[in-house]
Amino acid sequence: SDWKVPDWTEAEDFLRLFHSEHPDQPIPLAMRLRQIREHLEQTGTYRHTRAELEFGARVAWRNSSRCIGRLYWKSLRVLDRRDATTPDEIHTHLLDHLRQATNQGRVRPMISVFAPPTPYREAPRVWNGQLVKYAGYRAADGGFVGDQGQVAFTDAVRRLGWQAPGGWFDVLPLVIEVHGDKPQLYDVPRDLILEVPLKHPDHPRFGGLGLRWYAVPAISNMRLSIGGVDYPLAPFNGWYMGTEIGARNLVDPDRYNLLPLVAEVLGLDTDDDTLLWRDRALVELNVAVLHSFRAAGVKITDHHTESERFLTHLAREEGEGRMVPTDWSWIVPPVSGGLTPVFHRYYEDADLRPNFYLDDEARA
Ligand code: HEM
Ligand code: NRG
Repeated sequence: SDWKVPDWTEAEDFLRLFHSEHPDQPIPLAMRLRQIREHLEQTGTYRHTRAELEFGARVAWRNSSRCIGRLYWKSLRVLDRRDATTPDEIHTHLLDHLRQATNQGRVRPMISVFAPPTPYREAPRVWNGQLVKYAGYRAADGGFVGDQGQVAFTDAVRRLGWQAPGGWFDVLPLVIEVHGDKPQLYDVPRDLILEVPLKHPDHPRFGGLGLRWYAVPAISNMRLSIGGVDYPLAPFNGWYMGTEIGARNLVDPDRYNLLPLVAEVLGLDTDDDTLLWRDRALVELNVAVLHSFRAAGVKITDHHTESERFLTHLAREEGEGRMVPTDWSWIVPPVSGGLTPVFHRYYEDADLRPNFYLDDEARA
């Protein structure tokens, strides 16, 4: 079972934070705290009001020390899906999240919060790391087809009966599991998934590679922790920063590993590392990602703009008297680090709640 009694101190800290940042509440703090304590004693848990849930999710984003995109934390849209119980209902809500978040390319930061566990029922879960990801396969020649990072997950959904197309960009099905029942597979309708074909403004041959990426990164395997209550299923999304696709997903040796191919269409000599062919191919690939998303009318940002915004966020938050927990190694972009202002300083980091957690990581 995934249930634990919400920690009273965490509940109290959260409610105090909520009321200090939003003083005009219909229920006064002291009364709400008494109510929560009674619920904890009588039922072993308590239920957040909608306003608490919305604030909690926004602050969880604000406290995510690895996220460079936090400037807009106050405008996160929060969908309260705590009443959904069946896989079919959850599936419908996940598709609705994708539809609203995609918004025809004008991507909106959103989160859908599903039920927390109770003493009697485990929380629903989605096995997927993101609502949209591409499958990966081990090829007969020992190489890989598709996203090498998804080979294990792809094998798992094949064992559940998924008919794998075996292509380079096959969108994986959703795997939804509710309290110990057999996990259910759902295909995501093609017309719900906005994708961008990648082309390069100056190199026509680049388009011939047939590369593409999806519009909305929607992380679905992080646990949202608010006031001692865990929400294991709370998928969230913003928009992409170009480097996530152009410097990591398509480039890492254990993902698509495409630099040699890109270098070839650019006509670069790949025999000598000191000619910096990888670096040159990397920059052109990132140019192609930003160019293609813009041409398709899909919201994306570059690492220069997003770094500037992050420092604006930092100054604004510090002006409000709040520290901004920040992990340098995640905030500095994976290309041209030293060209961005976020590189040239250090930050304080801290594990503030509410927050998002990956359960493989030890920090409870
Ligand atoms: C991580 C950008 C919205 C929560 C990241 C990373 C980037 C990023 C570049 C590092 C990812 C990596 O290296 O794999 C953005 C941008 C957004 C945005 C441009 C546009 C609005 C959001 C939202 C949330 C969020 C809406 C939650 C409500 C997080 C978290 C991480 C993260 C928890 C760490 C993920 C991990 O540990 O694997 N973000 N983000 N971000 N972001 Fe954001
Ligand atoms: N690097 C991952 C996504 C991680 C989160 N990035 C965001 N989050 N932009 C990838 O798929 O490349 N977000 O909520 O917008």
